[in-house]
Amino acid sequence: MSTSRELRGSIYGPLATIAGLATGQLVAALKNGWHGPIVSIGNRIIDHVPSAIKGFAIRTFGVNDKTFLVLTIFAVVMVISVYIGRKIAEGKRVIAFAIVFALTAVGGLAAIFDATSNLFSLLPSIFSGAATILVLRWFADRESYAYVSGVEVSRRDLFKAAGVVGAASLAATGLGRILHQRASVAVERLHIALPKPLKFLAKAPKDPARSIPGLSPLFTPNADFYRIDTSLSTPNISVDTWRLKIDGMVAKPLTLTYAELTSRTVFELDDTIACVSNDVGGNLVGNARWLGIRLDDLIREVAPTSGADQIMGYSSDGFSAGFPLAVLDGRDAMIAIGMNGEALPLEHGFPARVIVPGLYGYVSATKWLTHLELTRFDEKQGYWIPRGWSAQAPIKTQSRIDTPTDGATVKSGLTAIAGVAWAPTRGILKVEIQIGDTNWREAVLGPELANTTWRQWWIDWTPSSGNYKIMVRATDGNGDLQPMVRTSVEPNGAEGWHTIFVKVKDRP
Ligand SMILES: Nc1nc2c(c(=O)[nH]1)N[C@H]1C(S)=C(S)[C@@H](COP(=O)(O)O)O[C@H]1N2
Ligand SMILES: [Mo]
Repeated sequence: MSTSRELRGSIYGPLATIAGLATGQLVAALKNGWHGPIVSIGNRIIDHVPSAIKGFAIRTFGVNDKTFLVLTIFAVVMVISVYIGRKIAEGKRVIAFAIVFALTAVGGLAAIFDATSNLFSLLPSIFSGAATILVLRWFADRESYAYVSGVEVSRRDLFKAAGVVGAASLAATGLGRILHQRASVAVERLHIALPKPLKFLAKAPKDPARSIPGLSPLFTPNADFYRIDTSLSTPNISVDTWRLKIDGMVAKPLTLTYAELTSRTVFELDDTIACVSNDVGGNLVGNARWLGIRLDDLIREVAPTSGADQIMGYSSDGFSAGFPLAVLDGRDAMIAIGMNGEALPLEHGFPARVIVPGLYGYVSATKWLTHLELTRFDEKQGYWIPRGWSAQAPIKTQSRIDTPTDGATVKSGLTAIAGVAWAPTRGILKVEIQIGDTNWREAVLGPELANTTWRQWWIDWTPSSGNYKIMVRATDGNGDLQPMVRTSVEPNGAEGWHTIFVKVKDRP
């Protein structure tokens, strides 16, 4: 079916403009404080409108006065865009582009005159204008082609074009929203003042890693901390809307806001967390000083009913992890809100997660925690259990050689073999090294923060040139030697002694 030029123009204009605005939204989302052209214009109007009118707007539209303003500006822009589109359909590109340029300039100027802005604040408007013009040009080219070839632009063609531009705009807007939400939660997180514990843990001792290159630091910096989760994009949860619900087999279910949770007594915990998928020698393990609220206190408060034997944590993104109620045996399980002196990083579960010393992450450490449910193991399973992993998963004793690395070539003469070993909550009693088939040598152990944390270890080594096999094994606080036989990570964590091969040369 054929279409009239006016109709086509009236569709081209708004479509191109919406695509432009969506692009502006996306660019604006890249930096906090940047706004698209419409919001920028709205902000300038709010700044300059006489207070009488402002009062009227607030009285009439209530808290929605700003939304109303933005919608009004959008409507005006849409009307202008119909005119622009018609010019395109008439083949008068220059006029159409000039109007877009003028609108872009208004948006850009509005953005620049923001008190906190600089020249870069122009970018969202510039991208809006540029995208609008690109889409208009595409429409204009289709029109000229139709004109020259004498083939009419059918309704189907028009629908298709509208579909493509509409879908692209929607995608850009969606992505922009996610980025914006992320940026605003990131800013919110920076402004969180963490509560103080009654008693701070002792300041960390001098870190041996400072004098042994390649050795893992005593505390893993948040930026280097391993990250494992099932979510495609990190949930961005504002503490304003976050709630923690504790229910299930309890006498007194409880719902807490972030403020209510964090006004409770908090304590610090040095704890090494590990992933069950950490293979022998792997780095899916890290040590942090966590700040949080005692889980046993909270659970006592909701009064579990008899028969409940599992605490299931659920996250905002559909993950779940369950562990025995019986592990609340005084081992300092917590709802963590802080990590190494900062609010939990977004990637590590902001605003709150579970930390249970001694259990692998997949059965305990729910990030972006929103719900705790008292249940029974024979009734509910956490996310990974039906996927073949054990329901019960205490962290196995592991030891790792950090330096030298497997396959490395090192210079002959004095060097160090060093690494970490962990067995939360049993602690590490002894670490031994075997080089080639010489006797096992006991390594020097680094500071012990707690029996929940890893221990650094090292030995001096003065090799002459040659090829060497080096093995490490740890003994936990119960006196149990970690098993020698290599097993796979499935279903409840790898076993085996980390073994590396290095080449020593007089001059590497
Ligand atoms: N919401 C959520 N929490 C989660 C997971 C997840 O996939 N989603 N993975 C768990 C697993 S398997 C591990 S090992 C730890 C890892 O925590 P990290 O990413 O802070 O190191 O988080 C646990 N908590
Ligand atoms: Mo994990």
